This record gives sequence, C-alpha cells and structure tokens, in this order.
Amino acid sequence: MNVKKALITGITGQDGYYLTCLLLQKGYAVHGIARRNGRQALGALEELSSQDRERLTIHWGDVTDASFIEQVIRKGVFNEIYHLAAQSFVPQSFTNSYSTYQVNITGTLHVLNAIRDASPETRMYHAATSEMYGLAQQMPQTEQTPFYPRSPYGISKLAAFWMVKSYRESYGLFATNGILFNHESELRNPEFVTQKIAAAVALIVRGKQDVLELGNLDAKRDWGYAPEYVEGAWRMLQQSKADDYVLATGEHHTIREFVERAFAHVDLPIRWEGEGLEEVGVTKKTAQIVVRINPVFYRPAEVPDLLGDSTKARTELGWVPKTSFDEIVRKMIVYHTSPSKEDILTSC
Ligand code: NAP
Ligand code: F7E
Repeated sequence: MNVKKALITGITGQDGYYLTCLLLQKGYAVHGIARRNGRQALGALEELSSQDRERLTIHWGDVTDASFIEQVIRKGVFNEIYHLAAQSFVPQSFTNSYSTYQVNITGTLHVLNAIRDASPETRMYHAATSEMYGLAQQMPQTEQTPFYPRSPYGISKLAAFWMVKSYRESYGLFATNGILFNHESELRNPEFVTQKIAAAVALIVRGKQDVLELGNLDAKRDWGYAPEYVEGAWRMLQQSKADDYVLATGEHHTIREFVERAFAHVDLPIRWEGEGLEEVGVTKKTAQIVVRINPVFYRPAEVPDLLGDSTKARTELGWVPKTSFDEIVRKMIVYHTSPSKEDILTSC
C-alpha cells in the first residue's frame, strides 16, 4: 500500500493539531514545520499522546527562510502540503505589520516557489480567510464577493490568496485557497475572543477572576468548529481540480451573544446595563459586575459583520458543518471548567 505523505506548515497551531490528528487517522506519514524555540515546545501538539507525537517528523525552521523551505519540500516529495503558518492575530498585524507581511506573504511565496521548482506534482492548500472580506460588500459572502480587507492581516492573506491563484493559472499547480470563516475549539489560542471569554468565565465562576474586559461587543462572526474545518481543507485536496472554497456555517452571532451563552453555561446568567464604554455585564443573581469594556481591545478598523455562504463546498466537497454555535460555546466552557482537560480532547 502506498502511504501518502503530507507536510503541514504551522503544525503547532490550533488547526495544525486537528489536521495532524485527521491525517494520522487516515494513515498519512505526517511531517510538520515548527519554529525553533529554546525548549523545543510544540504548542498545541503538546496535547498529542506520546505515541502520536512519535509518528511525526518535525522540521525545525521558519517559513520566511526560502532555502530551508526549498530543501524540506525538495527532499520530502510530499503528496500534499497544508500551508497554515501565519501571524494570525489581527491586532498584532496592526502593531507588527512588517513581520506579518513577511510571514504571511513571503512565507507563502517560498512554499509556492519550492513546489513549482522542486515538486510540481504536490497538491497545496493555503489557509486564506474571511478577513479578506473585511468591510463586507455583500451578505452573505461567497467565493464571488468582492474583497475589502481592513487590517494588515487581511491584506497579507489577500496577497497570498492571489499568489496561489496566479501560480495555479501560470504554472498549472494544484494550489487551493480555503476561505475559512472563524473556527474555534478547545485549543484556540488564548488571545482570540472566544477562548479569552471561555477561560475568563471559568475563572470568574470559581471566584479566581473578578472581571472580563473586552472591546467591541457588537461585531458579528460566523463561528464554526475547527476539527470540521480542517476536514474541509483535506477534502479540497482530494478533488480532481484545484479551486477556492468558502467554509462557513451560514450563521453569525455577536461577541455579546457569545458572552451571554458562556455565562449561561456555568449557571451565572448575566444582563447588560449602561451604554458605550460604560456598558457592563452584571450577574442576574447577585448583581456583580463581571464584564467591562476596555477600549484597548478596540481595533483601528473593525470588521463588523462576517457571514459565509458555503454552498459551493457543500455541493462540490460534500462538506457540512455539524457543531452548532451553542455547542461550540459549551465545549470550550467544559474544557476550561473540567479538572482533567486531556480527557476532553479527542485523541488521534
Ligand atoms: P494559529 O493557532 O495562530 O497557528 C499559526 C501557526 O503558524 C503556528 O503553528 C505558528 O507557530 C506558525 N507560524 C507563525 N509564524 C511562523 C513562521 N514565521 N514560520 C513557521 N511557522 C510560523 O492559527 P490557526 O487558528 O491554527 O490557523 C491556521 C491558519 O489558518 C493560519 O494561517 C490562519 O491565519 C488561518 N485562518 C485561521 C482561521 C481561524 O478562525 N482559526 C480562519 C481563517 C484562516 P508558533 O506556534 O511558533 O507561533
Ligand atoms: O476577534 C472582537 C474583535 O480576535 C473577533 C483569526 O483566526 O478569525 C480570527 O480573527 C472579534 C473582533 O478573531 C475582544 O474586535 C471584542 O471583531 O477572536 P478574534 P478575528 O479577528 O475575527 C479570522 C477568520 C482569521 O483569519 C484570524 O486569523 O471579537 N473583540 N473584544 C475582541 N477580540 C479579541 N481578540 N479580544 C477582545 O478582547
């Protein structure tokens, strides 16, 4: 039997973890690129069992290093490359725009050049994003919706999106863009709003934190469950022709709703009082203030409302998101309130 071989850049992130599990379950030989750090820490992959970790081959290096990327791809002769590595936190892209462009644009260029020059049969997935729609010009957003990015992150991903399309058309590479809307999980990095809320609510209910400080409560996001989204990415590479696909649930909710549901799940329902910067979230039972607004979390330019239409992926890939908004909130809260977190993660 021919064992398929895959390379994942950004393997230490949230999606890297779930994609690793999926590919190991499918019998792939999985390789990953991870940035060197003094402790050889593997980020989200630290949650893997030691047996699963031993099945991985890690190449320590940075996607901004062209010769390193070329060497890994030339030697590896991979069937599939999932290019997930990115500076993915939108606020940081405003303060560190140069490095965001370096990693997200130049990193993608190096992967594309290496595939074109050293391994043209390799299929490539690029992690594009709903942030490219930014100040959305249509509701809901499809593959045909015009882009209007609102941050250096969105701009960098849009540049990389066009590079992938251009290499597909210019050199005949099997290169796809997955336009993924927000997807969350127990392993979401703590700086993203869903994980920040879930972690804080779990501490507040145990009396270990007083208040959760947030920025814009009225932004809306189309939130799905990460394990289902990486499965969609895998499906994109199993098609007979490379193309670009939106993955989204088709439902959007405000940050405010996420906060309300999270507190409801720990049996501490809240109500809102006041307006603007003075608005607070107050527990219904004890009138304790548990949410405040801190303008430090506002962005120079907000993406107010994202809502995806994934009809193309549903029709052509047979991809269907299954986990509801409420279930995502519940899973993240359960993870943070459970004494044995490792039992909750699905093992590979
Ligand atoms: P994540 O948790 O932030 O993971 C990003 C990964 O990229 C990490 O492994 C990180 O390594 C790695 N990385 C960053 N800079 C690198 C560099 N210079 N060289 C090598 N590796 C580098 O992001 P995620 O949520 O898993 O998302 C995966 C991809 O999908 C990203 O490209 C993201 O922009 C995109 N995306 C995410 C969403 C979402 O809602 N999650 C939606 C659309 C698109 P360290 O661990 O060393 O930082
Ligand atoms: O913000 C608002 C904030 O940081 C969501 C990345 O995976 O998804 C992610 O980008 C919303 C924004 O994710 C806080 O203003 C309020 O409107 O969780 P987030 P994001 O910016 O949508 C896309 C698809 C990606 O591709 C990205 O890589 O929440 N918000 N208060 C806050 N956000 C944060 N982080 N922290 C707050 O305190």
